[in-house]
Amino acid sequence: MPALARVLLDSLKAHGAKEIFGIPGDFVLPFFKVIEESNTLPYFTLSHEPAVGFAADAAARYHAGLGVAVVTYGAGAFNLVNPIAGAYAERSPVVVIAGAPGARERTSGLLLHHQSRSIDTQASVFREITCNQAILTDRASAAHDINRVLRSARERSLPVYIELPRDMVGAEVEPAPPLPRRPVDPGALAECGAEIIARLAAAARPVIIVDVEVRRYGIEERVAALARRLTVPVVTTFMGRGLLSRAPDVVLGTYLGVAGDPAITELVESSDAVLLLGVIVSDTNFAISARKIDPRRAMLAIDRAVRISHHHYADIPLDALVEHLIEASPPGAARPMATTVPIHYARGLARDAGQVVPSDIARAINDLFDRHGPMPMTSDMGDCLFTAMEIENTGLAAPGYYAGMGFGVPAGIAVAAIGLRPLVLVGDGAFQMTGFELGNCRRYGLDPIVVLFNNQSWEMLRVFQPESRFNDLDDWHFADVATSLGGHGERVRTRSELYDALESAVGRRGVFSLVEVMLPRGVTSQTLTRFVAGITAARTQMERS
Ligand code: TPW
Ligand code: MG
Repeated sequence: MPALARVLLDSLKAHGAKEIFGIPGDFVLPFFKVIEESNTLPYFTLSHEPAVGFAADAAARYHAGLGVAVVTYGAGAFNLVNPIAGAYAERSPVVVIAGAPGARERTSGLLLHHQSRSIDTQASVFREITCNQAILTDRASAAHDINRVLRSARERSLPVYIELPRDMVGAEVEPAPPLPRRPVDPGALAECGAEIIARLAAAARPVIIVDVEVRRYGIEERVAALARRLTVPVVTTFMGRGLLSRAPDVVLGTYLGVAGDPAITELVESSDAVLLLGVIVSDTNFAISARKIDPRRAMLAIDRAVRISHHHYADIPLDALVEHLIEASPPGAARPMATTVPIHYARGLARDAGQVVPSDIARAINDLFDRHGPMPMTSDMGDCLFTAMEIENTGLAAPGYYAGMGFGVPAGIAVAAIGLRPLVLVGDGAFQMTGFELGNCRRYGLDPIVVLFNNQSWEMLRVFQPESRFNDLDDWHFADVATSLGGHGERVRTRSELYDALESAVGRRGVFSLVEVMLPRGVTSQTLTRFVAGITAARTQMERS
């Protein structure tokens, strides 16, 4: 009979895991040994567990498989709580594998190192932020438990938790076949699909809004095909920015309410049938709407269910729904594709001695993409993410809903680890949290390009509370530490320096490039400026009513 660790690794691979991120510790050393020696999946160790979680999350987002984070008991696993909470919020299927005390240690009567309140405290914490869990203490059911949990991660596109007691790593376990996909009720699917098609056909100005589940289930191409068949235009949410970037014929841009392109805002807010595919109905996605989307004209598919107007279809998977809609909808439906003026992303940054402001970075990157082709991006929370909305619609992973800091750099490392070359956008505050992870690039030959927005400030907070001095940060001279971390760093202040630094970064392969852009405090991107004005107006309105 096969050893448990092998069964776990094979099962991860079979369910779509492509690599492992982790940090070892004594409770997980035996499993790490098998990870290394079995060669089942490539592995990358980082420096601090939050980065491990962000990296696993970003890898899952980019390759639409499973992300895997392997950590030790307690001190390691508790460090993963925030990134996994974020992955849950943003529906990213990360598998947490936490080492744990062995069966005999559990009953020894001694308190064990890394233990918090009780042996099970860790599992209880993760139960809150994962959709399924397994504690692999039973040889007879372990293989089945692994399959059960991994199927949930794929089906629900949410994180899961596997606890691996260290004395079980080599245990011989009963093999178990993978579980079949849960069936879909064809009657429910047909009825739901017919209703959506009828509502779209009857509408004068239908629109499709897409968000992250579309990427999680790997159906961007299929959604584009649906939009073409129905001749209905597509916009992304803020969180869904970057989706369908390979289908510029159907995707018009990103809906940002009062902060966004007025033509797209008008299209969405005046629409009489809105099909929301995989959309997280969150404040960052919709609080900036001047007019709320009327539930009676909304059709929302998320979390394996569909809500149309005021009624509900349970258990309709998004991919099955989209396939059904493609098959069942009449080709070339009633209308020509809505003609909206395509968004113009600013280009042509002057190569002069002028001081760079945030929107100049978007311009410089658009120019760079014109010269060298688009790059996949990751972004942290901060003005850099709003600036990303001014950059051409290219692949993007960012915490647009959960809005936690620290994601950008580790996510970029993950994108590089899966074989793409990313452009990372990050603020100085966020870089202080996880920027040192760049020191792991050299070992693996990774060469992300990091654009650091250094305004010496928690600027996103300052915009809401300008009077507070605690938002002033010190000048850490980040570019200077790049060399000791094994990369290349350059500090730029002017537009011509920015052009030159980006251009040489593209040509520099094999090491990371850190372009530290010095920005004035108190100046934000055009998008953030409009977003703040919109949020402030909405808050004032809410307080009045
Ligand atoms: C883990 C709260 C949201 S935005 C922000 C903070 C502290 C400032 C970001 O500063 P940065 O970018 O990176 O320099 P910028 O453009 O604003 O200057 N802790 C976590 N997550 C969040 N979101 C916060 C605190 C916050
Ligand atoms: Mg800052």
